[in-house]
Amino acid sequence: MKILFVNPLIEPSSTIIQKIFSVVDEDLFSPMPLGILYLAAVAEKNGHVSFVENLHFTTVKKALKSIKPDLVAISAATPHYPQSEKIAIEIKKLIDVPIILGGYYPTFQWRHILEETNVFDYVFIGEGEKTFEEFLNRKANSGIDNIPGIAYKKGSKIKYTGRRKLIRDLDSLPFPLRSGVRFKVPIILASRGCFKNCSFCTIKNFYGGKLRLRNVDAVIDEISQMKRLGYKKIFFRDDNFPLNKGYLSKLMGGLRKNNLHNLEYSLMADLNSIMDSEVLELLKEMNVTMVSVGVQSTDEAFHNCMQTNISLQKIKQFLKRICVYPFTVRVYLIVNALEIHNVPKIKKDIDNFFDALQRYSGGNCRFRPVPFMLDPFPGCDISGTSNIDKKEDMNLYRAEFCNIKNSLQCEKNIEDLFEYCIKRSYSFYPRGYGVYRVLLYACSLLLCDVSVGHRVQMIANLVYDRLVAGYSSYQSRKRMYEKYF
Ligand code: B12
Ligand code: SF4
Repeated sequence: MKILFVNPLIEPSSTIIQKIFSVVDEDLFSPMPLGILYLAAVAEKNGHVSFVENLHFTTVKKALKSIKPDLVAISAATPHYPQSEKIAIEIKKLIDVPIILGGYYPTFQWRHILEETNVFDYVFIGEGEKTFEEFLNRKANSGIDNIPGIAYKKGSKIKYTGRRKLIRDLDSLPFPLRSGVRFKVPIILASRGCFKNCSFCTIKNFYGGKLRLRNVDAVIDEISQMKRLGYKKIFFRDDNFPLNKGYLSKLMGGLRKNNLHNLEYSLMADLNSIMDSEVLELLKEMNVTMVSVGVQSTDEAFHNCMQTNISLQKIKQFLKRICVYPFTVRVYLIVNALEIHNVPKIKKDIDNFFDALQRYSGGNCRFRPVPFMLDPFPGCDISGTSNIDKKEDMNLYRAEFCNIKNSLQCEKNIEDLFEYCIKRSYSFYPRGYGVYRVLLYACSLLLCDVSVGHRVQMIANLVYDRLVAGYSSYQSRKRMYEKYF
């Protein structure tokens, strides 16, 4: 069977743009989520042929024509869902093949999806490999009711086969099928899940608050395979990379023994784990060049309320310790506040933080602040605070504009504070970074992987918004996403 795996494009993106962007922001661009590549490997292991594509609904026709799939499998985190649905509708118009959907959004919203639309034949819930394997290998005449992890419609009724347990042994999975996809910086996972409980994060409820580690030898084998594919930099995309000293030393030993310690590594980790000096030394030895750390907020009350186990005191200690190491440190911030109406106080907190960041800059370490907005996506503990209940509101979940109206914030203030934070961030990037981003966005509209008609419409719209209607850059980009992506 030929299976087409689809990663829905949710932003003006193209291969050329990814190449340009990767010069400055190379960690940001990995065109294909690892989940799809794991599933593609499972399909191949079971005798099927996998095709993996980044698709926009206007480019579906071309892909179907050349691949002629027997099954289409679409992946969707929350921001991808509107595009996934458009793609599925387009496919159903063109060919009659089953379409399945999996990922974060369907895991938490499967009932809602099946109630709202008929385009998905099966919706997969949670970790996908085992469910998908059983689905592919089911006997021709048998149903799927004994395969946990699937929801579907039978007549007007919605059937749910029950939640599947997490995969006990991650090493039983085949390595992701990377051969057909070229990453600028390829991603790998040494673990799945996280032991922390941050209330704004989906991971706890997706992976049940558990951290599962892979065997170090298997991770080393996978890195060796990636080296053979020609990669020189590896990005660990674990939610909270296991900075457990035993695990790290073993990994370090394996990398040395296999001559892999001369590759460059980057990883994401919790601030609490990365404060330890021994851990920092080990990371340096391992040739880690970039670490991404969730500092999250400059507001103490936010940390307490969201159970981050972080305090302003800890943030200062962290900056002080890490600033002597030769790392690029991506500092993730959530722009928000519980006292959102007190804008001057929030601005003061933000200023204090950026001033501290400035004070600790200038040594070996390069800080790169990355502000986000508070997004109560389905699946996180605070998702109930979101006012989103209608399908049209899904546009509010768009990447970059994920400014979901919720009872914890006031939209206008948040937008202003977000812009303020972005502006303060620029001074930590190479000179001209702001201009570079604007130019990049303009190029991306010209070159993005959507049809030519769409590109013309988008550019005309942008010109109208900015020059005639006088929308701000933020508002006009938001309108663009809502209309075309
Ligand atoms: C790498 C990454 C990125 C990278 C690259 C994204 C990519 N294309 O890979 C970048 C930096 C670009 C990124 C950006 C964003 N990301 Co991100 N990202 C991740 C991260 C850390 C790893 C993704 C991954 O490889 N996972 C590992 C694989 C094995 O898991 P998986 O993809 O979920 O797939 C499994 C299942 O979901 C399921 N499955 C998935 N698809 C399908 C399809 C079918 C048919 C089936 C059967 C099963 C199935 O089976 C798979 C195997 O078990 C995840 C966290 C995480 N642990 O997943 C966050 C995560 C996915 N990102 C998230 C968010 C919010 C974003 C942003 C919106 C942030 C923002 N505000 O801008 C943007 C979106 C922009 C975009 N273009 O996608 C959230 C999504 C939350 C949600 N509820 O939807 C996550 C979960 C982080 C979090 N802590 O909350 N991200
Ligand atoms: S935000 Fe990071 S540390 Fe907190 S639960 Fe999510 S993955 Fe874990």
